[in-house]
Amino acid sequence: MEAVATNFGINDALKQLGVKAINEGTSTGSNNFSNGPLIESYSPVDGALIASVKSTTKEDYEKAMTSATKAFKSWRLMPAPQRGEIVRQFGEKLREKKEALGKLVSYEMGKSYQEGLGEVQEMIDICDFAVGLSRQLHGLTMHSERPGHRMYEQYHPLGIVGIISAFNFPVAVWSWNTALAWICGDVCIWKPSEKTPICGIACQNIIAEVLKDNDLPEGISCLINGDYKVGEMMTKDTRVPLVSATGSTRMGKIVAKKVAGRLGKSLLELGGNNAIIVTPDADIKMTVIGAVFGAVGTCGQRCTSTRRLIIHESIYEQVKNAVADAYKQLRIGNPLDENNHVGPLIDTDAVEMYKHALEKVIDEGGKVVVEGGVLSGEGYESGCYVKPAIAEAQNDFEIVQHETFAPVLYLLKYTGDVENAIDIQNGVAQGLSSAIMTNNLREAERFLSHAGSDCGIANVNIGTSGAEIGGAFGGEKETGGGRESGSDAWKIYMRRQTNTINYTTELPLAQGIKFDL
Ligand code: UN1
Repeated sequence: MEAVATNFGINDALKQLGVKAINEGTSTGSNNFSNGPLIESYSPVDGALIASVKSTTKEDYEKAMTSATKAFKSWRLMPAPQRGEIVRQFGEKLREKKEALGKLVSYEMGKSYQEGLGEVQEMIDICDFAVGLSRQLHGLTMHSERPGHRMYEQYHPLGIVGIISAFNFPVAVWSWNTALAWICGDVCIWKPSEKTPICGIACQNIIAEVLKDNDLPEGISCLINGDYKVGEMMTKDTRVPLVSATGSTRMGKIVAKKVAGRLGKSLLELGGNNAIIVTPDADIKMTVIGAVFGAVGTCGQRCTSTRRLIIHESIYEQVKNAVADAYKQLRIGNPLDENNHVGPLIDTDAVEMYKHALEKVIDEGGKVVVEGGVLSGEGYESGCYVKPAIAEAQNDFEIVQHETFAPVLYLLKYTGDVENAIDIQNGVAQGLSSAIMTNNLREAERFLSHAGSDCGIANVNIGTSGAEIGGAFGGEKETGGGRESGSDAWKIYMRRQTNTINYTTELPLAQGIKFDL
């Protein structure tokens, strides 16, 4: 426990966030109905037990559902701009707690403090976005084919939104969903990853404060804890019209099937296998920054992480050497120490998967460019610190086709035209993010055209990760097809209704049908 006390003010951060440290008892968080067995959260930073949280039983889940159902009845009646005001206050609270929450994210999940702060900034940004949106939930009006009739469409609140989120963005992805769902008039039930339950408690405490200050029921935001079995309570529950799930493709396929089986809606944001194409016209300096941050940021555990570099043969050696040189500058260690670039992986299971990927790429005929390895010794006691690695590979290697959530970057060579690189880029099952580094307008436009990248995100002269909240976020193919955060992603949180109003004294039928009585 000493490690925690001396660890860059973590205990203060926990206090500010209303989380009980382990020596202070079990942390429950507001509106968390859980009474089941304890989930213990160990930090990958130093291996210390941060706190423990109770898991949700079937009975607890029912209590959460009752609370959410009741809250929805009043929340949906509040005008959307007033709901926006609540989200504005939530954004303000996040501004106040940005450092504390960013620190907790860094300590519980392992990403660098800078990235932890960035994640909280994404929460603030989506709140700002949602506040404006609360006055813009428009439908269209149409011209009726019948005289004296008016047609329009409107969007109504959907009900209870179930959120299943992953460990890698333990707070931001929840807020992408909640900020929109709340202004839309929905209430939310959240199951955070069982690997980052303390972040869940901290977020719940922040919104609970806002709801209390405004005399609003806490059922607007409910928290449930546990593994996939708790998630399953929501996926099969017809009282949850929308389940938004972020995580692996494997998990998404199970969720999709369960929710579709009861004709519910799901919003899926699943695995990526993101590539940067580097053409002969690329700016090499920019390429190196984009590729290295993309591959090692969040220790390679973003769904947008750069996994493949597809480099033209004419500049292959030059780019390979420049990226490998940049890897030599990387400092790996405690992510709360801002001198370090790369923190630990989430746990030792992730370390095993990383080791497996490195062995497998060599087995399949790949070649090491920057050697990996698990770090040990002082500062690395948790056993979760690894060296970011690079290997030369082929796109059809089984391991290259697979998303390994770790800092392993594959170099792939292309010859001839940019079309060949685009074929390689699209030649995987996943379709989240993609990028091209080029100063050649023709190549850039070909990459962005209908015959170009097949991903939900396609960037030019930017890496694959670090999307802004203003655009719709998500991808195609095995990424699941869902879109979260910006643009018109709000529409999935509402039900659409078409209205036709007759203000005449006649009742003409559409399509000119005669029905005389
Ligand atoms: C994720 O990894 O699930 O674009 C989300 C990015 C971040 C979000 C990643 N804004 O890298």
